[in-house]
Amino acid sequence: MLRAFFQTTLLKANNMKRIKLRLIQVALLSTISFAQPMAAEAALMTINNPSFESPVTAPATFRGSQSAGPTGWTVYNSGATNNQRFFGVWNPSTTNSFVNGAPDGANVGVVFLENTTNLAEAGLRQTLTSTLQLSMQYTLTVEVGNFSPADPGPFNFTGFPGYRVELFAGSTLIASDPNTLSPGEGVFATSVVSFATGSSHANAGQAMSIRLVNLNGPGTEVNFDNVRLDASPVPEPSTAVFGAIGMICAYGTSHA
Ligand SMILES: [Ca+2]
Ligand SMILES: [Ca+2]
Repeated sequence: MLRAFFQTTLLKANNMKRIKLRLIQVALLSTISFAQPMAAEAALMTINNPSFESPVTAPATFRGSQSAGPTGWTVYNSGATNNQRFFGVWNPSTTNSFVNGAPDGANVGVVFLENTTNLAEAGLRQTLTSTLQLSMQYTLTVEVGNFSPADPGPFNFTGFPGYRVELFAGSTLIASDPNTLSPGEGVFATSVVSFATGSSHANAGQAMSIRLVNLNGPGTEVNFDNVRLDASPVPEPSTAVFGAIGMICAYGTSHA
C-alpha cells in the first residue's frame, strides 16, 4: 500500500525531494510504533523467605542449627568440619550487633563459622522455580553485614570473614560478587551482581539458584538480608524492523 501511494504521488508531484523526505518520515514513524511493543518490563523473581523473616524470632535471639538453613534455604558445604557452625536467623533489635538494625524487616540471615584453623567456607543456598531465560538482564541484590563485637556475648565477633554472593544456572556459576565490599563492624553493605544472557546460552532453561557464602576468613559471622533477583528483558529489534529500515535506506540512496 505504501508503494502504491508512493508511485501515485510521485507521478503527480513537482518537488521530488520533498515527497521523498515525507515518505521516509512516514515509514520511520511506522517502524518506531511497530518496535514499541518490544519495550522491556522488569520483574522480581520469586524467592522463598528472601528477608529471613521466617522463623519469627524475638529480639536479641538466634534461631537455627548446625546443619540446616532457615525456611527456604539449605546449607552449602554441609560436610565441612568447622568446629562451630551455625546457620539460621538473628533478630538484632535491642542489641549492638548492628548500628542500624536489620536492613529489612526484623531478622537477618546468619552464617556463623567459628574456628581457629583453616577450614572450609560454608553458606546458604536456594534453588528458585525460575529458569535461566534468553535475552534477559538479571540483577541480584543482597545486603551483606558484619556482626559487631560491640554486642556482648560468648563469641568474639571481631573482624569480617569475607563473603561471596553467587548466581547459578543448574550447577554452573554465571555471576558473582567475590568479596568486593568491606562492611565495617556493625554495618551492612549492598552487593549487586548483574548478568545478561544473549540470544543463546549453554545453561538456558536450567533452574537458577542463589548462594550466600561466608569465606571463613579472619572473623566469625557474615549476615545476609533482603535478597532480590530482578529480571528485565533485553529489547531486541525484530528482523522485520531491520528489514523496514533497510528498505527505506535503499530507497533514499537510489533516488537521492
Ligand atoms: Ca530481614
Ligand atoms: Ca565482625
